[in-house]
Amino acid sequence: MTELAAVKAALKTQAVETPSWAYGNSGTRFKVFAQAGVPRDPREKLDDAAKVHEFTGVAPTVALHIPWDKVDDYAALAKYAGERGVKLGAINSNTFQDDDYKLGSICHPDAAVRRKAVDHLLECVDIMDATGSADLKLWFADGTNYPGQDDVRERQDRLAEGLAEVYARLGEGQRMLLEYKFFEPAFYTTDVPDWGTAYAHCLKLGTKAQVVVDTGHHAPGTNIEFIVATLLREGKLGGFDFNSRFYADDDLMVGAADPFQLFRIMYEVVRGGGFGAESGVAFMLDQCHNIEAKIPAIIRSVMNVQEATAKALLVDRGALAAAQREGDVLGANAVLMDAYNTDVRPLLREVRGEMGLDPEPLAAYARSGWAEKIVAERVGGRQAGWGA
Ligand code: PSV
Ligand code: MN
Ligand code: MN
Repeated sequence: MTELAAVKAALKTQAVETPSWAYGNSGTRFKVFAQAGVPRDPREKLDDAAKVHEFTGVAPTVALHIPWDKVDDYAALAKYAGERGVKLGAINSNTFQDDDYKLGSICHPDAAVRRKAVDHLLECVDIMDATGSADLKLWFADGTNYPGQDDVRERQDRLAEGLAEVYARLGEGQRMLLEYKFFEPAFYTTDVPDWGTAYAHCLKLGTKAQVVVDTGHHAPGTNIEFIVATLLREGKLGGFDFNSRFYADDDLMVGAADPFQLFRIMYEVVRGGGFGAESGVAFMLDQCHNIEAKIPAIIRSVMNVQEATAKALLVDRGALAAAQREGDVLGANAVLMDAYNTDVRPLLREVRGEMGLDPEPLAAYARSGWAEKIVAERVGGRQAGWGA
């Protein structure tokens, strides 16, 4: 195989998971701008996700959020997805929207609230059994707003205890992916604020516990690709929640704010053996499309991940290693920049053609009539979750 053929073959195996909540209405705490034609229930979200996969060819799974995607029969929902050519992916838990969680969930000072939170997580594993999902994705809003509000150290003990109970419930082939976020909604301390805290808990729990890197959850200036390289090296990178941030947890389209950062991350993924199904690294989107059309925005996001991946795969690793060995600082940097500055869109058009797809997913989607159909048929679409 030529090198280019190998790059193309790798790109054809790419899998980007789309989040059910990105298909629904969303907004800021100031206003949710409702869009016509958005899904009214989990099945309609899957219908839309199937369209993203149909036109990109690389978005075969859909993440659910419980209870936003609550249904009576999860096996039937999985079957429904399968009939549309997609599968259910990670199950995202929700321990942040009930009044009980004002002082936290799994770290709450009251054991009864902790019990409620852990029971919800256990229920999510039951759902995974029914859907065939492999990953339980955990993000905790837990934290404190004021110094002295709670015992920060004891909260870590509560966290460890709750996680251990859920970990013990995981079946064969199931994982727990722990997400960190440096602040918000808590403003003084957050119980899982950074990759180090997430890593320490996952390390203690065992091999089925891994860290999720949400690209929007870092302080400005954080070198995310270094975190990625480190976690991969330790066998603890479970996956990504991709999105873009300009300021805080903006949840904008991945690759929109800083495509160069996305390339640097994808380069470390490729370099560290994190690309490909056997690596176990899940590539998920975690975005909200507050003012832009949702399905095209998700297609665009998938394409942005593809473009960054293609550039990362094109890095001349041999030339880079040689320049690094020789201490050729500018030469090594030039190798990386050459790959980044390559226009990979013609290559991706070819890849899509070879996959039997239209080379231009956005134009093909626009021509398909799906957007008009859902506007006509779906009246009273739902909000993604927050407050739904
Ligand atoms: C909240 O910050 C958040 O955006 C986390 O990133 C989760 O992954 C997501 O919500 C869904 O719960
Ligand atoms: Mn996330
Ligand atoms: Mn987030």
